[in-house]
Amino acid sequence: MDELVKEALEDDFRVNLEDAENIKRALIAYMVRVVGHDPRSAGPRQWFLALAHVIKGILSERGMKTSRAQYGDDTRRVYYLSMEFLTGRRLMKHLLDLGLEANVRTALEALGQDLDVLAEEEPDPALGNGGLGRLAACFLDSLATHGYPGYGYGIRYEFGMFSQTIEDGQQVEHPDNWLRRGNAWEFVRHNVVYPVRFHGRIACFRDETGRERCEWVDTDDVHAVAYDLKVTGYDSPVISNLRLWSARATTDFDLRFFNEGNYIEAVKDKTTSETLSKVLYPMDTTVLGQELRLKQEYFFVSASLQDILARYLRVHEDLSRLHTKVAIQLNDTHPALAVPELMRLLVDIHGLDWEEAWKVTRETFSYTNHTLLPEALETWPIGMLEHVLPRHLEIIYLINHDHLQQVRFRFPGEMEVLRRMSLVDEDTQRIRMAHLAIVGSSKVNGVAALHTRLLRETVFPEFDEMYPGKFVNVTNGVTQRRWLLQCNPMLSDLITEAVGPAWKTDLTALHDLEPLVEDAAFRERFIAIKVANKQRLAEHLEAETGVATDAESLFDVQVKRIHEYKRQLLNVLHVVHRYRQLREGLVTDAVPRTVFIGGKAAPGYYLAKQIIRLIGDVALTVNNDPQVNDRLKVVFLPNYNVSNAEITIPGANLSEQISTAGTEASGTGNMKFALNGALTIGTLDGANIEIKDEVGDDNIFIFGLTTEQVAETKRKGYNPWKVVEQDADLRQVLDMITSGYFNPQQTNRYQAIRDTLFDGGDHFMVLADFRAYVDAQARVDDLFRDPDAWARKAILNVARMGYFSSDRSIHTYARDIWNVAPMEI
Ligand code: 26W
Repeated sequence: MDELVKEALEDDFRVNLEDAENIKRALIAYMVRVVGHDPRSAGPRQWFLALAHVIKGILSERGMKTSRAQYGDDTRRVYYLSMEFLTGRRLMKHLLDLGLEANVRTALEALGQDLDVLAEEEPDPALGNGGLGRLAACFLDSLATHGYPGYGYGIRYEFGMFSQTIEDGQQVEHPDNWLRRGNAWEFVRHNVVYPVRFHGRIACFRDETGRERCEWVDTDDVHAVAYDLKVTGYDSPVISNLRLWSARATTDFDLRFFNEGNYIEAVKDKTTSETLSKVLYPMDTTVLGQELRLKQEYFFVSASLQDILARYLRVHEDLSRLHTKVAIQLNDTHPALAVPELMRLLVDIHGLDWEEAWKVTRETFSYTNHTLLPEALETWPIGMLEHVLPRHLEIIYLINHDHLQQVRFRFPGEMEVLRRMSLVDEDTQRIRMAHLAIVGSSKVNGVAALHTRLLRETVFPEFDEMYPGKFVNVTNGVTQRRWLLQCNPMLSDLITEAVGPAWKTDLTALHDLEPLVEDAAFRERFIAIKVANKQRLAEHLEAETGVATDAESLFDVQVKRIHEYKRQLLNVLHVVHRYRQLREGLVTDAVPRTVFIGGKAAPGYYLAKQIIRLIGDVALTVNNDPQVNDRLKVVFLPNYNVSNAEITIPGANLSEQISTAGTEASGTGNMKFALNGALTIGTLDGANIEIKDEVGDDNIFIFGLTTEQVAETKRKGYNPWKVVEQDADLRQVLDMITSGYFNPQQTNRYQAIRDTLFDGGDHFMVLADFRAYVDAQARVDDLFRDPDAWARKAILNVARMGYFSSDRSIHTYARDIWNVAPMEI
């Protein structure tokens, strides 16, 4: 058989990647045989499909080699469980990874097609909210690039993150029907299907050995069907797999109803169970506690664990050694039900002792925390768990029983500590998923140095005391393959020409750029590239929205989810302040600026939506005021997503990272901007601190209260009124916003914003940081007046970004958390 496969793949179907002529023939053959379209009348859509299928074939062949190699060397593998994967489009990424772009371009040209036009045919799969989902995608890229045996598991949402338009100045959400025209990249595995159970009751009995066994019976079942996406690494023979689960009803009809002639009733259950993978919840800081979300979490956890165990049991028998071959990373608490689920599988199904199963479970899991905001920490009502997952609730109680026993031993007589550390919040009758994830894991990590310190010192101090060494830091990173090589080809070429190609898989090689700061010709080329990328952004924006911008002006960019803690509002206050100064002739030599703000607000987050609206109102006034004379423009970038980010980030001069100190776990946009030669204006928050440490104080604009100062200010009794009283500029700015200056048709429109800042106590210290921010922006202007001095700092930023590659993050996880090594192929 092996010989036959080899022969078959070698003659008829062989695509010679070195040969554009051969690729062209393959494209035609796939067009006819797979797409089923006449090449003579095929358009970009059909050619995209033909190309995708050619690539898919290559990936499948290589993927087979990876799988075979993995069966051969029976080492520990990593499973990354995440509710979200924001992969971005696949086509250009695969071509880059396979080194195929040039030949494919030539082949397509010979067919009268333009690769860049084809690439636009691919929908951007928005299967994530923001930072957490994009981080998961960067990690898959690094795992494959460096040959680690890694698999991703998630949900194949039929509808991803909504797409955003702005109508009458307000956000409107549209369903993201990304599968409308199918997904060219996926392999559906109709043979990889697992039942997932809900509801029902527990029946316990003594088995023949006298041991108590419990069974979960009378359940409502749903099927999880596997869809695989191949993940390529850069210039790497290793192909990883991202397996996404789709829900399917276990039976097509309920025959009872069907036979009674009630056809509609008979298919109702089918529709209900298939809603499980219907849509991604578009919130990333507030947990709603909805049953459907709980079911989604369990659905993908259960299917993934069944799959992982099945793979293990194909070559091993002894589940008490599972942890020696399997490492499972929990991406936040969203998959934390994996802890009781693995216990259930080991104890109830496979008959392990509780103690042994618990040891295996703890050694198998690790948990990454991604947020400090209390409202984003998941808890589930006990009543809901009892109804949806009765056996899991019992298991959680058993885990808690043992856990509290240890707590009593460690903190004797400390009832308050016991209450705080329990998996059960007795006041609200809810299960604390973070506590469950911590006790069920061998390692817990934060995502930046400050974040990990705050987790250990303020959020989970007793856990840190009880488990020394369990809490570790792994600062986030981004993949330079997508966030430099792919999105910024001109800068990539310049860098490669200057220091060679090593940076593509070892970002620290960028250090070699440092001496070039002194090279005037290099600086000039660097500047020219930034200008070209700004023009590209301006053209894209004009084509998409009709808004014209001036690529000579300073491009000041804040793109990320809209949240109070990220303080887009502080940005707006500065814009209004600047506008007033220009209008009143208080500054005459202002540096022309275009302020871009983009991001989505959770649909139910009123204040975030008001902030979007305010940006629009301010933009309308500022952009149409002749007195400002084009020295200030404000643009809201609609529908911020991975594809837009790829154009926006390379075009930025200034990166806004201005969250209240102590609120942004890490940030990853901050890394992408600096890597593309933007300077950062930011607070001492998240990974900004480590960026500052790397690039040096002179090459970043740091301002505002530190985490400690924020706490101290609040402790002493922070009074927003007083801050405003003492700052005439701030007063004027707030007056303009709250008096209807930008929206005379409805003067009280921003009452809610006023209320949070004053009566609400300005929780995120927007007013407290206003003056420091305005001063920092003045320093930005001063530097921008000297393009050469600016370029020096920007080059140093690029040169010193080596640490912020997701390759470094993954090597750290591999060594400190997973204990895995790269494969040999
Ligand atoms: C259940 C609702 C929900 C959904 C998602 C709560 C919380 C989340 C995520 C944890 C939010 C998130 O994306 N956090 C971001 O994670 C990034 C990657 O580590 C960090 O860089 C960001 O600072 C952090 O906000």
